[in-house]
Amino acid sequence: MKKLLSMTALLALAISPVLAAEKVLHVYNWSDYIAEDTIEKFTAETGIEVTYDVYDSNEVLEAKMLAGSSGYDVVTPSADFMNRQIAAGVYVKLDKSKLPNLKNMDAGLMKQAAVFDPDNAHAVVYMWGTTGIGYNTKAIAERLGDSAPTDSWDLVFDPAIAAKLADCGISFLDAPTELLAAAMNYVGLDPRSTKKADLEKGAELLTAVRPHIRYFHSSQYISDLANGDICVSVGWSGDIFQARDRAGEADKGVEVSYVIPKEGATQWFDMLAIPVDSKNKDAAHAYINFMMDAQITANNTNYVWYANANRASMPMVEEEIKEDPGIFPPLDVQAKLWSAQVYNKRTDRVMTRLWTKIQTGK
Ligand code: N2P
Repeated sequence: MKKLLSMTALLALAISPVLAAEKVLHVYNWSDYIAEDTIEKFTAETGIEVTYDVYDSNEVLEAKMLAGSSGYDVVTPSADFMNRQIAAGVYVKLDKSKLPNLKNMDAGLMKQAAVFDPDNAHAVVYMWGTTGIGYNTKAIAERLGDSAPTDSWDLVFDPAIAAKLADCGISFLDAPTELLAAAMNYVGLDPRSTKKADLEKGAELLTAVRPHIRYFHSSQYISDLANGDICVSVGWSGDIFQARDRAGEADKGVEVSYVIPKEGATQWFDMLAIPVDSKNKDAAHAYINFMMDAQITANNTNYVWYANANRASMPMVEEEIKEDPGIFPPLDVQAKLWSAQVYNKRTDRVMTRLWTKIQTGK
């Protein structure tokens, strides 16, 4: 039967350019965020071809979404950003009758995501994680000795300590909302504050450590950490684990660790959603449903080292991942996480202005 279907699909492709165009699904996802063979498997199962593009910033995705006619059928915004994008009318309501695999999802985690999207009407959780610190254990020990505060934001936010690590390289995510939240929390303010004065205090701290930061980038750090080209990154949980994995494979004696600092960290959810301008909404639903397959989700988590919200996948998730407190944090650590804040236009403008100043070091 499968053979027959794919023959029909092939014929359709050959005779009808319109049909052929409809058969291609345009997916826009974060970089380093899917197992190597997932897309191949999707095409084999559904006959739907995929063009797959990547980004490493919510701001970049948002600019495309708000401009309209993005050309994408499925995208993966973080829930906090998605909240205001939904308000702007950017995403369609999901047709849940086309998503039988919703039954696999963890009700508690979907409820957490529903804070940003009531009733999970527009999106399902793809992966979730934290924004913490990745570090090269040996490089840090060499520079700071046994007293290295590797369990704390001190490592990157205390200017005296950051100064000692500048030579081996510190990188920050180019993610203003996440860095400012961590900085505000560090100086004793509410990490979810939207007050201008608080954001400015966070920015002051980041400006103070700016001379010791080598770069701001949200994907380059994976290979740089793995190769020993930098030694500390404020980064996303799974990305740091991927760096650890790559370092192990390269076998250059680099050892990478990830920590959710004891002061706490941002917890975020990345969501699968369908832009209103999608020309292929049926295929988009098929894709989202496929991404909620228990085995497919487990394969993805086992490859990207991010936690998922798919309960049925858990028996297939590797023990090493399930048991890592940096990936699936235990309750006492969870209690210290804060959920990402949704910023309105006004606060967003304040942040953008502060962020430019921080990056240029002025
Ligand atoms: C994958 C990064 C996804 C996490 N490289 C950002 N929310």
